[in-house]
Amino acid sequence: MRVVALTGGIGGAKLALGLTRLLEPDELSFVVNTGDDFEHLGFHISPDVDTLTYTLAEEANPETGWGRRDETWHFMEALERFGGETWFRLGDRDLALHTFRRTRLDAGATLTQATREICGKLGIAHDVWPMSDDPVRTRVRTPDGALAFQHYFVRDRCAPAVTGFEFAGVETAAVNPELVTALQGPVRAVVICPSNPFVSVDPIVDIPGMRDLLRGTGAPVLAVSPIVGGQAIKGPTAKMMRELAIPATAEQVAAHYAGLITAFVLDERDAAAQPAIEALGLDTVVAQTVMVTLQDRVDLACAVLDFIDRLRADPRPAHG
Ligand code: FO1
Repeated sequence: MRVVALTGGIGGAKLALGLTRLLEPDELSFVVNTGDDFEHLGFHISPDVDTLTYTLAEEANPETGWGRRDETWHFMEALERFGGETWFRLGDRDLALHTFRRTRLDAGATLTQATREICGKLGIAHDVWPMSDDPVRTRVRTPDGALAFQHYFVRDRCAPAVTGFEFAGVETAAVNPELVTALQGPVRAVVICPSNPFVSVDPIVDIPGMRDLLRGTGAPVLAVSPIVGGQAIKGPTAKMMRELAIPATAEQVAAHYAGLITAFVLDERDAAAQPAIEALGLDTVVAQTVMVTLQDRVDLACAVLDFIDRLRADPRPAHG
């Protein structure tokens, strides 16, 4: 029986690593947001896929969370002398991955195939499936117009106020066929990792048919809150919520997933919100969701799996 985990960038990858310590490759697969992808300097950049890949390979940069550890930046320095674009930093070792992916995509490989090959070379045994092989590109609406996601996130450091989001191409994107096949087999649970609901998870679940596929498994669908005590552990989730006039609370994250999830994992600091979240028709568990050490990641993964076992042993008749 397989756990299918949906993940975006750095926060999601932390729980993902914890889950790989407890579940074998035939018990756990990852579905990754590709709304952050873009073409840059001739490369296909797939930041969330790469963050997960480097994290699972234990080669992620511990300071940034993205990119590789032990990185050097000679290419960026040389590019700067030519007046090239250096706002998005590609390290020398990271360039090797990007050159490999470019070559494979140019030879006709799908993003899924290229990702599988990269994972194989980095020694990752679990499936890492881009949410779709079709391009979906997140755009962030601001009062001054829509911005391509990486322009908003990296170039402009999330400074512009957010008024909404667009996922260009999502209407015609097909769910990753490997995921479709996996969901036809026995599914233990669907886990939404603590990623940004608006720009990491929504692009995945807005692919036509995705929500029905996930709910159609009949397995628990649970989300782990990326908001703790009114703050995002990482990234602009809380800032986005405030700008969208949504209180930055775990309860609002749970409400955002209404109709998709059946259960919710909230942090100890938000325990007071548990009754309100249960009033949404969700099963809940309170856990330590802030992951600093590797042991924190494994402990949260363990708490999530225990919760799943309890949900499966005592399913409630109807949710959301
Ligand atoms: N994030 C940054 O804040 N600055 C960067 O220069 C940067 C480069 C980069 C290169 C490759 C890659 O796979 C990711 C990179 N990221 C960078 C992270 C990434 O763009 C964001 O964290 C995600 O898109 C949000 O999940």
